[in-house]
Amino acid sequence: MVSARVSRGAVLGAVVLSLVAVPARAATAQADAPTPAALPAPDTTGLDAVLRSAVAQGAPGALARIDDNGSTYRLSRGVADRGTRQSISTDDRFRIGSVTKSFSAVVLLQLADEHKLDLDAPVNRYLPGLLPDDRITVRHVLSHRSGLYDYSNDMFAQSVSGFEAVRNKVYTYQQLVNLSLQKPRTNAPGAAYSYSNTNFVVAGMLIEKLTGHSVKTEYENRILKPLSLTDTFYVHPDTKIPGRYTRGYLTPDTAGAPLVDATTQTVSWAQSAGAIISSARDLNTFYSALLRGELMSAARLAEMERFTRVNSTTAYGLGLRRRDLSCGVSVYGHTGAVQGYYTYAFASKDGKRSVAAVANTSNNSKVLNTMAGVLETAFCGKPAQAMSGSAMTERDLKE
Ligand code: REY
Repeated sequence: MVSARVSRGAVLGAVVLSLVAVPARAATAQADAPTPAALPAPDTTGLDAVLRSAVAQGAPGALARIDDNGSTYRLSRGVADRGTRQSISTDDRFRIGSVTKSFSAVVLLQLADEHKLDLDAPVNRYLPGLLPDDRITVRHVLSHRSGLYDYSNDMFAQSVSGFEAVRNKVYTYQQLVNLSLQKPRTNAPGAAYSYSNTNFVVAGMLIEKLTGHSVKTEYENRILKPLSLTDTFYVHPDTKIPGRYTRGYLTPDTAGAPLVDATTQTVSWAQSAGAIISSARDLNTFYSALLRGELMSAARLAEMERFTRVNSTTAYGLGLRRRDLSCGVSVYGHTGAVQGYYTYAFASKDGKRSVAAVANTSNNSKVLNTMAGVLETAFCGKPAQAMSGSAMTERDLKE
């Protein structure tokens, strides 16, 4: 039993919704996975401290929502809008950045289930002549092992001018792939992991080629409508976030320079690699359903969950990250970084506990590092610990 409490005007609400009916589950991939040990209760005090730290370190606001087997915890600190001083709310929509990659991977894995796509076929079988190497497979792309250079590295070498140069631009997928192909590839196909937005631009091209529809239509028909994700949108190339949202503020590279309101942008530089808008509730619903096996066959989910180790705490599957926490629990989801927003969205292996959190600033490695503590407090049940010698940087998001 969790009681609601309010602290110093900021919302530290803990709301229990225990009478939500659990829909019948499709066959899941969990049958042959070890039963996870019971998780400790979430540490909401520690989680609140994480959000307060993020605000102290420069985020105008930060929010987190945990859904735990019928119970919901909502916490938020700071503001959604620096102009009006409107408080940030866990109901606010935001830009999820690369969390989009999990949505794109789900669509392709469903197409694999429908025998319309062979994960081990060359991308060029479906998109003849697109890539300069016939050995690059769909699986290489979804696991960031293609070697395709990440064109966005160059776009944002200067954070503010780089952003302003693309804020209102509309790219075709082909133009983004062409930018990548101007650079040498990072590795031979399959030889190494190298995180690249180019891979999930190719994923979007595959979705559109195989279905004959836009990625927007496929996200809607395959994921948003079946899961009733009513806060989730793909509005590209529109620049606005529909309905209630938190504004996002980009931190300039120059210390002390004012934050840049980055809320409106096409996100055309990312599209199927990073342009979805969502809410904490919807991201929790999404990863919970995904991990419970509701979005694809057990066999496809097992493929999505075949992980390559990236570093001591992170591994990558197919459009899905695994984070190994200090308490020995592993969680599954994705991180996201678009201008103005850092997102963490992860669930337990059985999908029963999920957490989504966002800080409404970016290009601030202190905030990024602090927000990683959301996972520790949500799943390990203890305050975030200083990560000795392993502070995160933006590079970690791209690892
Ligand atoms: C884009 C730059 C990072 C963000 C990126 N995000 O590839 C994908 C993801 C979609 O993983 C920008 N950083 C910032 C800079 C650094 O400008 N100079 O922090 O807003 O979500």
